[in-house]
Amino acid sequence: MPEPFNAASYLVDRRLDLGHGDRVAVAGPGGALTYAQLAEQVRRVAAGLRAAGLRPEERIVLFAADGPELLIAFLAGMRIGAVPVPVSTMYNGAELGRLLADSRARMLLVTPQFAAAAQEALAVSEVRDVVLAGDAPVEVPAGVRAWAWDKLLAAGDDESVYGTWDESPAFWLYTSGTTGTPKAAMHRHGSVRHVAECYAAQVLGVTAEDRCFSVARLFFAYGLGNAALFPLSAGAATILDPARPTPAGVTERLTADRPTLFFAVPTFYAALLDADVPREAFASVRLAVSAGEPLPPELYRRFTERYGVELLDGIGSTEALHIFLSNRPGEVRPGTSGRPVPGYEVKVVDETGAEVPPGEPGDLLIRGPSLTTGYWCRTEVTRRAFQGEWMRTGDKYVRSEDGYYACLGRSDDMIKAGGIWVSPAEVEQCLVEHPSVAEVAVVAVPDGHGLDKPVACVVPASGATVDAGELIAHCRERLAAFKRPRQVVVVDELPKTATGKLRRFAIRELARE
Ligand code: 3SK
Repeated sequence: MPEPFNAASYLVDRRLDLGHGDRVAVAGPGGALTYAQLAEQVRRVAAGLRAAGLRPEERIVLFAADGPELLIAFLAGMRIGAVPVPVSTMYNGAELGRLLADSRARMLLVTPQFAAAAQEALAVSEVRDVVLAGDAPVEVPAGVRAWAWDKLLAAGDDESVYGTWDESPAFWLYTSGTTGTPKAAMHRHGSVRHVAECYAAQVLGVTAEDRCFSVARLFFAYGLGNAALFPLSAGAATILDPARPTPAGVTERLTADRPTLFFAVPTFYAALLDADVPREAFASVRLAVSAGEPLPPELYRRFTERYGVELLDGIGSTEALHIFLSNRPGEVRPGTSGRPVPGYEVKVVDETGAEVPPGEPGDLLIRGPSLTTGYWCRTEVTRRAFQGEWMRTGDKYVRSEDGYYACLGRSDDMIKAGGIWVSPAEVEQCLVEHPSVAEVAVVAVPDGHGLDKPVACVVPASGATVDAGELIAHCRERLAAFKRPRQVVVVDELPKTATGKLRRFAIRELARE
């Protein structure tokens, strides 16, 4: 048998073995816990989930605000060999319902903020058990059992850990595809140790003295690493805030909880600068990290000058679990994603798969220990993404002579806005259902900070008048808010190829005018 390894045990029990049980594991307005308290609650919730019928390899979808309950449920699920699936709380009920169906989830955990969407999703799902964390007011449909958080905790303190090893399924994370149908990237227990040992230890140098605060939420791969896997793997503290992040709220956390490591996406760095957050707010921060979308050099300059904190831009993916290309402290080259993280290899290739020389653009491929084992029930997409050990990232990159990598955009039509994937096809399908729209293309257009935002170019239906506000509201009502176009541009026609395909590059130029 392979050597036993359980990621939850690695992240929590190891601290107790080291005699560090009284150190702070979780801080923030959602509640504080030492490592000993966290370990006990994980053991209890693990026992509770098992008693509620969750079996190894079955999925429990976590639709929850950042806070102790989400972290504990994630760790408890892995401890009993089940598969936690943290999902975006930005999804509406219909979108959540589709994920519950796709994942064939046995259980759902929900916190009160998201009760309404959860209730809508449950009405159309196969979920049979719902965990109501923090007294979430969900009326469950007939035949569905509701479990109060306190009841799970009361199940008993059970020391046993399910016999997983490096290769065992640990958790899934959903990521958007070009069609708008999210797909689950499946991750192994061993990948948790890999990202902790590669990026967290060797690039950020996380130690037990650190206090990590991530604006990116735990349901993103980026946030999960920043605020769970990295701090816990090092015996550090994580600061969890259930509130939706705003510059004012984040300033309060910075001042009250004094993090040493700060993580956000470029859109949020721009918002902090626009909000004029004072320099003193960052007094405790030793390093800031940016990922999710490329950081424009001007934002890097403004942030570092204003706050006097080094800002490391990097790129990762849900499929790689975390960052695989990163700038290093003292060696930052603004406008680039830096160099490969130890443990990962990257290459830039042409359409034949041959590596291109420095200075020439190509497709970015990566190889490394934390890559997903594939997408759940998406054999074709998995086969297309992987070439042996290498995985296509879908990004166009160029490498400099001295080994720094710069992002040139996407090789498909996907848009990354605020660090989150938006599928133009999904938004276009929604817009074309509006009676004033004959044809539409959604493209990425940079805003005043140089950050891409979705913009809709619309050809009006015959005799109709296009009302931009109405179209944006139409999307907001039907899709998660982050997918809405930020602007609507009315055009006479959409540029197309001889075979009738949209010429998205030309449409982007039209939209910028
Ligand atoms: O988008 C990114 O850069 C990223 C970074 C870390 C983990 C996950 C993602 C998607």
